[in-house]
Amino acid sequence: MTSHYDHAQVQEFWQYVWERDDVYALDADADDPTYVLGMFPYTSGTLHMGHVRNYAITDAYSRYRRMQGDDVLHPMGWDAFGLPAENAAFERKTDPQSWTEACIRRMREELETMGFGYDWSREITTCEPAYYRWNQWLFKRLYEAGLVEYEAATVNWCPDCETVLADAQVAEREDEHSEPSDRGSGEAASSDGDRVCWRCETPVGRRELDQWFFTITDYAEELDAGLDDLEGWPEGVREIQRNWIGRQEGARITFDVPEYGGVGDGETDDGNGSGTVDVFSTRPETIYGATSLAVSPGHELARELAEDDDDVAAYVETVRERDPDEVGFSGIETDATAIHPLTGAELPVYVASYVLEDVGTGAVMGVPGHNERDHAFALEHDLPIERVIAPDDATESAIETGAYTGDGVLENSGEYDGLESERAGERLVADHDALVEDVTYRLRDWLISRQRYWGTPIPVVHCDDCGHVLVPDEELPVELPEFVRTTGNPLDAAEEWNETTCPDCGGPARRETDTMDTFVDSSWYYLRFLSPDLADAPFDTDLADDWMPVDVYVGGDEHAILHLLYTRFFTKALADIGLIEGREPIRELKSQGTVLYDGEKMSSSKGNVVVPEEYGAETTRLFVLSAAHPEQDFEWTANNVRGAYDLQQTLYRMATAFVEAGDSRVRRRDHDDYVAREIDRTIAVVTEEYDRFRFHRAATEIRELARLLRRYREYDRPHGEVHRRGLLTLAALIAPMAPHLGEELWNKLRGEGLVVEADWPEPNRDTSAAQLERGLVERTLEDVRDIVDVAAIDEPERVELVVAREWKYRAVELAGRSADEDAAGEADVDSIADRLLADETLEIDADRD
Ligand code: ANZ
Ligand code: ZN
Repeated sequence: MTSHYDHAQVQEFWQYVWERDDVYALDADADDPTYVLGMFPYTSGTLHMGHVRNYAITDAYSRYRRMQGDDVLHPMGWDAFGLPAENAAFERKTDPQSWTEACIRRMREELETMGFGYDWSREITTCEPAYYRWNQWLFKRLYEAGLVEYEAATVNWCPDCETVLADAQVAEREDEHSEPSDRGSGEAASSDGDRVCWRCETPVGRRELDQWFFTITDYAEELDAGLDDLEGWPEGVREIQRNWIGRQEGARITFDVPEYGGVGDGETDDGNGSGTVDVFSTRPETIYGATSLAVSPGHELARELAEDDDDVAAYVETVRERDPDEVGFSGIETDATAIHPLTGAELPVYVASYVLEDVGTGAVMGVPGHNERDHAFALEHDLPIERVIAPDDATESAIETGAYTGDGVLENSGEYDGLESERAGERLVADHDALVEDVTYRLRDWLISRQRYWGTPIPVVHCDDCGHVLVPDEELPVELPEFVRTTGNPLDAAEEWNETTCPDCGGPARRETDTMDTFVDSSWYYLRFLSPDLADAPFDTDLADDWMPVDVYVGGDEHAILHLLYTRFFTKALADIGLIEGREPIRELKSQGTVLYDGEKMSSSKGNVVVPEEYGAETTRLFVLSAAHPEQDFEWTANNVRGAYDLQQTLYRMATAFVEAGDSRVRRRDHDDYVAREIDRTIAVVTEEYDRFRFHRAATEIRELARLLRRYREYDRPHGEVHRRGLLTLAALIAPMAPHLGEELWNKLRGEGLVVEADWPEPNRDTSAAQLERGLVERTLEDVRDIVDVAAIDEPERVELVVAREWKYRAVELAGRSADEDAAGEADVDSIADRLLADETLEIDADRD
């Protein structure tokens, strides 16, 4: 039957034509293409609904921009390194390379089946030496710029994956997206027991290892301040980054510790080894309530004291091996004393596990009256608890049972008594040299070392004489050796690969066996897409200056901190190295909501994935785009999917019927004008909706125009040109979301050309008039009632029958909409609807509900 839309056949045909005509390749001399990017997929082996939604969004938007006349860069690639491939290889007796290649083949086929319009000539794969050599090259440039450190560190260790995890890869069991868990805030510290590996959910342990770091903390200030200007980013994502960076204002306070004798190398800026210990406090106004000083087990003072004191040494030893959660508020009093900078009082000095080595200065003044953790510690160790801030509202605060952490008026604070706390803090800092205004960040350096095979080898060799030496540029890439199956790090087992010579002295040396965190790969891949085949640099600097930043980036909000913070850091670092001009990589960010199925996230691990093939690519695309705003979650329901399918059939039948009926030239001016106006109005509105990524609303408008055109054909003898223009408009407007259908309609109606290359339709008349029309329709419930009444009076005279029907139809719908906001109006709506339904001449579309 000719009027049946055979989606499978249509899909295949147009995909063939697009490929044949290479329609998605970016024009080589494009000045400043619109860069539309979806977060490239991890090569897990299959596309899930989240991917489909993600890429349907970027695809619809890039098609829309293309029809608007832009050059569009819409590339795709593979985030191909990482532990799962290694695990899969281990389980399946294959190697990560073959496994990953198989995954890519399959996923690429799935993407092609969906009809996504990528410039495949720019495909990149991060596990290929041609890509990862640039990770190594960039590592070296960062190293030269002083942004790489090699340090012993206590690290998060996943015993199952046998690898180190960055802080951001440690998840909380209940809430994966919560704030950092080990940043020195009391509430978080107590939930440390739920720290699990983000990949395999095994509880995370601790280890001490020499590790490679990128010093992202050098950019803490800029990363934080820059968030304010990222107006194209969702506020939610910016807030998550803000919290993660954790900017804290306060004061650095210097305590004399006469026993502390100068082992420091003078390089540290925390006063170590000079007879003083600096602490960082967000509440300098509580200084008169300090009853102890505590340093972390990793603090220089702790190390020094441990040399002469076996008990301290033993304590430091145990806590460093254990999870901070286990050791709670343990601590050990030392022989040292600290002198209170204002009162001169001698305070006991502790080494305590709750003081974190890499937060602030790694030392605190204990103010148990006003800080929860200090309070818990004081109870455990019998330290005096003093109240130095009285609550404003004069409520009794029982300082013995809990800290008072609010603001108030100072007491027991010498000359500062009676001052309001915030003001007192400022005064104290101004009055005393020992207190200096300071800012700290919770952000930690980015630990990039992984003790795994399937990643970029870190381009370093270790030489007994020269220490660690960078592999010269000419010797890059350091390629991975063949995969060996072993429980530890396969690179340690690759003896031949491992043994090398030192680039400096020519003596025997061993290769670094750590590989890079895969987030390094994704921190700059958007730059590689600009010049994917470039052989002598990671990317073309001139192109980067012209084409960056990415105009629209779409992906899941689980990447709010890891990936999206690292890309920002990389861009800034590359700018400082002189490789690019811009300092932010992404202008507009869209974080897409979740696809739910029976209220749960649709995912392969939950076994509720709906495979796109089941309904055909077009239905799936149309459904995921029309179901909800991109940033909202939505439920996958068979009913709604059916609606997307039916819309295609309807449009196809309409075009077929039009072509078969031939051209009728009967003029009915009023009706024709009305329909022409509606076409204009729809174009204006849909354009606006596409601009704002509101595909779901665009789809609704398209449906409405389709309905009107159907009525136009069924009840009138439509004017051929108006009718044809209406149908062509539908084809063009729906093409970004349903490109196969768009082509099919376009081809049927015009017989030539591709809609993908067509111009975006323009209203024939001034759109402000069209907008006016729209304004008229979108009135309040009161107005709607008037409109219906007028229509009813006019009807017997058969004036503008189509118009009257349309008004009524809109009135009912609009009334329904307003009723949502105004429940009181519901009865009115019902009565209007009843009257309209009773009118036998009124057509109610089958697909309206
Ligand atoms: C004294 C003080 C008095 C503090 C007071 C707070 C309240 P939060 O609490 O999350 O805002 N701190 C500083 N360095 C630390 C470290 N290395 N390990 C553990 N805790 C550390 O974080 C700020 C507070 O955390 C700082 O302010 C400090 O305690 C503590 F009534 O100093 B406060
Ligand atoms: Zn050497």
